[in-house]
Amino acid sequence: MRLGIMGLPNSGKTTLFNALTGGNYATSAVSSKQFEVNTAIVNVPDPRLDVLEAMYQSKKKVYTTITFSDIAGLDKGIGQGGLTGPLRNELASVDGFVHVIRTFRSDTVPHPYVTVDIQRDLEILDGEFLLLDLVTVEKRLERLHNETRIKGKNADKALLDEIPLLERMKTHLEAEKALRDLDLTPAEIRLTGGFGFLSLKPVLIVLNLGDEVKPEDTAIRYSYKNAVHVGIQAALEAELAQLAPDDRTMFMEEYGVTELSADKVIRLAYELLHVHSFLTAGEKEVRAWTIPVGATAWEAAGEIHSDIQQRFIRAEVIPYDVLVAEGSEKAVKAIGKMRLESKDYVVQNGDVIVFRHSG
Ligand SMILES: Nc1nc2c(ncn2[C@@H]2O[C@H](COP(=O)(O)OP(=O)(O)O)[C@@H](O)[C@H]2O)c(=O)[nH]1
Ligand SMILES: [Mg+2]
Repeated sequence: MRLGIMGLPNSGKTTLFNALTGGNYATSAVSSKQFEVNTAIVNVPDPRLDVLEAMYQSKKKVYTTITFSDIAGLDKGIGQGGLTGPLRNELASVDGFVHVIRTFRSDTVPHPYVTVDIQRDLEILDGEFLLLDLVTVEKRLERLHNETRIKGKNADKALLDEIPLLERMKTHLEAEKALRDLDLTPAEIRLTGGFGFLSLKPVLIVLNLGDEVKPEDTAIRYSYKNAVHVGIQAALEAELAQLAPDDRTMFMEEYGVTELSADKVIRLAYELLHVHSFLTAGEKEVRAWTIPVGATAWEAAGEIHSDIQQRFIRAEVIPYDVLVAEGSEKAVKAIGKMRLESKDYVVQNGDVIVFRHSG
């Protein structure tokens, strides 16, 4: 799973990226409009793994990961005529966005539009994304209409099936609404999956708070679905991320920080992207795996290895809470609380699973 951190120049994207990843990338008071990407993979915190590690005396503990990409180069005007090249690919390939909005005031860090205005800034890049999606839709429609004109009755039926959906998207975008508001069916989402529509992706809006937080700094309006917002002191958190764990705890207490932003952002991203984790545990390793909410045991097996999926016999499932309550796998089995599930069992968050397979 990969999240793209985007926002206007000097909103604090790289600062937030450092806070989330413990990185130490150069932040700058000079506004950069150059396309540039920093990428880092971070572990998804999961205290359940510590408990299982102790229970199974495991040799290894493997977290599931999330990738953050800090994408610089977006500003007013990028939607004009569409985007091509690496910036476009980068934006199209992420699973969701973290949209950084600047609320902090500073004499030394210029704001590209001079004043701090969170509503305006949100709408600038939102508007560009709508425009980029509209360009994509229009180009595709033009191609499809050409196909009909040239080939007539021999036109590819599968392609023509796209037309009503694309027309619906076009009307929606022209009304300046994000595609994430359209209630698309899974089939429709599959149909449009290849286009990387930007306004279709879930978005976590991060208000980058300064040291002094005023309520009016965080009053933001957006009406679309699949989005949430959260306030984060990115600069402070980037410093916290550089500290040794003990010092960090001390500072967190001092500043009244109860949850690190990195943890909060990941937690919100999991909810927003509708994913969760199942667990595997043994002497060799304990491990967490990310799957979409609603994924079946068969799909979960495929997350581990295609061989396990192809040779799937059954899943032996113990919910994490049951395992902890009983104290061991053996105890759970003894009272018959281990469940045998088939391919189409819908995996629950925290299921501890052993996949039985042939061969
Ligand atoms: N005063 C203040 N400065 C900040 C804050 N967050 C980021 N900065 C500074 O703003 C400048 C731009 O930040 P950066 O992360 O490079 O922005 P980007 O262009 O969006 O990547 C840097 O000099 C940061 O140190 C903040 O909350 N308060
Ligand atoms: Mg930057």
